[in-house]
Amino acid sequence: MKYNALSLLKQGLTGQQGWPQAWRSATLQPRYDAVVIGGGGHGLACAYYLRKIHGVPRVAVLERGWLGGGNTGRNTTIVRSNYFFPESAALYDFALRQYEQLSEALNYNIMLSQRGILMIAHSDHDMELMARGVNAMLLNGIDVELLSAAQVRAELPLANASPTARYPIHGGFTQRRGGVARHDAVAWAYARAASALGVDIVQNCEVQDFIFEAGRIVGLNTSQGEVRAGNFGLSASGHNGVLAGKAGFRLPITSYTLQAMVSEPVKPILHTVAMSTATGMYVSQSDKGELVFGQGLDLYPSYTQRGNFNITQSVVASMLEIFPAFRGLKMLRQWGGIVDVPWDYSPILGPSPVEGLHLNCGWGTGGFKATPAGGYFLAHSMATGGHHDISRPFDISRFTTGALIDEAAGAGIAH
Ligand code: FAD
Ligand code: PYC
Repeated sequence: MKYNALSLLKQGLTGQQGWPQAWRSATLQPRYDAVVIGGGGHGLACAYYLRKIHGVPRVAVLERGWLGGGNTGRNTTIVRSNYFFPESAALYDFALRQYEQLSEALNYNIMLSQRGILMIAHSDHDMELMARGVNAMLLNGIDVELLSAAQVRAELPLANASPTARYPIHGGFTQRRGGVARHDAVAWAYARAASALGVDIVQNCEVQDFIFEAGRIVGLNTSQGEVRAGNFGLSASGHNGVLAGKAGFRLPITSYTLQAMVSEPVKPILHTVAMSTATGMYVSQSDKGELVFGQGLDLYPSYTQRGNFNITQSVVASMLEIFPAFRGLKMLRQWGGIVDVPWDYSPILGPSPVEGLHLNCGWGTGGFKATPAGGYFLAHSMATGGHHDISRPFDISRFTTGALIDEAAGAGIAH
């Protein structure tokens, strides 16, 4: 359907009666070729790529709540690919390159804003580590630049530049292709595109158990009945560990709550995403003008989506140490999401130890930026039974071979 200004106004004034649904709400069918568990950005992207690239005929996404109601709708929307190890750089930059053409590919404005991300160094020690990191990232082909203290001060005029500040500014580095994208739009864009290709998106459908035959997963028991399929993809973020347990194996991950918060909206005052290494605090300004900020994990394994007040206090305190000018702002909202953090802080991708089930797990605190990649590589694994070259190092076997990819620092926030 085509709209012009007048027809849009008419829709707005008439309760949007003629507004077409972005995606079809499907009823669960008894059998599919492929079923994806979890209707976040990753699960929806996987379903889209299963149809679009691999031509898998009958695909369903099962979501226990509403689409994007998990971490996809709870994150702080930062995208970047400034990771340390070559394997991670390849993975996250693949995602960033997909993001750069996603609005066009899906014909949906995901509001990608490449305003840059800027990591602040608060000591000479931070600066030395950043210089090493930047050199490694440049070797990996990532567009990062080391910045002097004066350059950081020019980019962040509201940051406390006093040499006696608790967190003084010694310099930093930036990735100019980093920035933010609208999180809901990413989920909705993939949902609409997947639905248009015939994918069944089934909401309010909780996966409760797995059905095995001859050692292979052949079906699921769900809150809407039984469903069978040739292949299954696990993409349930904070609940991946619980579901893996039901499938009979243990994932090397721990689920924690990660909080974030927003202030009331103000005029444009922050034109890049600022991240502080020493405190883990990060802040950006949304297109509506709110300051969106957060810090580290609530380090108590948990399945609550709230977070604890002491962490909330510490996030606010860190932000005000670095940006004292924000002290007069009112807080609008605070929330939490359940993140699945692997023991080396890198995702776990590809075939699982159980036949018929494929993994897209362990994105922890940093998987929004990887949404197109998580979906793409899960679809690859489900359709071909094996790895893409980029996802291979992230196989679960690394926890037995010892070839870990420790990106604790690359996660960008405190762990
Ligand atoms: P989700 O969006 O959580 O989707 C998984 C879905 O599975 C959920 O909708 C859930 O309801 C569903 N599900 C669970 N159990 C079942 C079941 N039994 N049956 C059916 N469905 C089920 N990442 C970044 O890159 N940048 C950031 O700035 C950033 N900030 C963050 C800030 C916060 C506060 C949080 C919590 C996370 C942040 N992240 C960030 C991490 C990022 O949000 C996640 O890694 C990413 O969104 C995961 O996407 P997903 O599609 O895998 O998971
Ligand atoms: O991965 O960039 C990130 C991030 C920022 C805040 C939470 N995760």
